[in-house]
Amino acid sequence: MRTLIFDTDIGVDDAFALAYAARTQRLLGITTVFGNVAVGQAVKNARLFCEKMQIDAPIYRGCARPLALAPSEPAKLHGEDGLGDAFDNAYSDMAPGAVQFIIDSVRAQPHEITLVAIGPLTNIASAINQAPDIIPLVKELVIMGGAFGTDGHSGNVTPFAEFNIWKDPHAADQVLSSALKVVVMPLDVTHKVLISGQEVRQLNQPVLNAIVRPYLAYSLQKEGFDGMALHDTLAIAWLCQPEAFQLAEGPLRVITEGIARGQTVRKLSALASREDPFRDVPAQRVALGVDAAQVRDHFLRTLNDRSE
Ligand SMILES: [Ca+2]
Repeated sequence: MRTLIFDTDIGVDDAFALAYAARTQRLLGITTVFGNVAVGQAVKNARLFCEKMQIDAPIYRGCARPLALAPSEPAKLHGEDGLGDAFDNAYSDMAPGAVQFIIDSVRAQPHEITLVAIGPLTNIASAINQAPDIIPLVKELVIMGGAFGTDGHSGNVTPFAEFNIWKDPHAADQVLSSALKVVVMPLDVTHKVLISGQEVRQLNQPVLNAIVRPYLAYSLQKEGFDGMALHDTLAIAWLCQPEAFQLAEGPLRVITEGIARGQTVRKLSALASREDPFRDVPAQRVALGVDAAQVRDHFLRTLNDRSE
């Protein structure tokens, strides 16, 4: 069991990941960021979801917009409110600052805190920019984001870019090329771990069942599949079952401009090059293979367990 700061733009798959994390890890705090929803809505969603799921963790309000890009529209497939418009939400959107919480927590518990980032990486980039001293003190940063093109999974916003990275490519590039100890769960693996609508409905989880309904309806209508990829949940799966993943290692960067904006890239060239954007960039780990059955089974078993 790790001590986590859970950084989220809380939409439907974030909520599944949070439910899984609450049952398997120690939640030090939930830091919110814009992405699936505006940051104020993310604060409200985190409050609502924690209340309904009896998850006890303080909630913080993070960045409202990307580091350099103009703000873009929230995603719509999670419903207007990000949680399937399943519940009235009268919670406050105010909360203490997320970036300062990350900095203070890591300094107070050096080498103890794992950061899980399943939204745009703006809070994490802001924290390491403001307090570079925390970089070697973070135990690990687990990211859901990016896409490396294996098995045709190269992007879901554009053919090149995955949503979390596309939303703030500058933040992502700073984080991935930093000396933080990073593990990335890209679309290459998150698209392989699917659960069916039937499996969700059979879970003993009325709140998850309620929020996921429009998401599943959208998937059925758009792709003819009554089910969903677990996406953000894989960041928690890594903490529960690292042996279920095959990793590649090497420096990673993000394209910040042009048609490939938001593309995550690995150094693949074996040739010497005059200009090398990977020079002095530390190696990071990226999951490119997963035992999908193992991850699914553990997730479903954990969420079905009534003893919690
Ligand atoms: Ca997310």
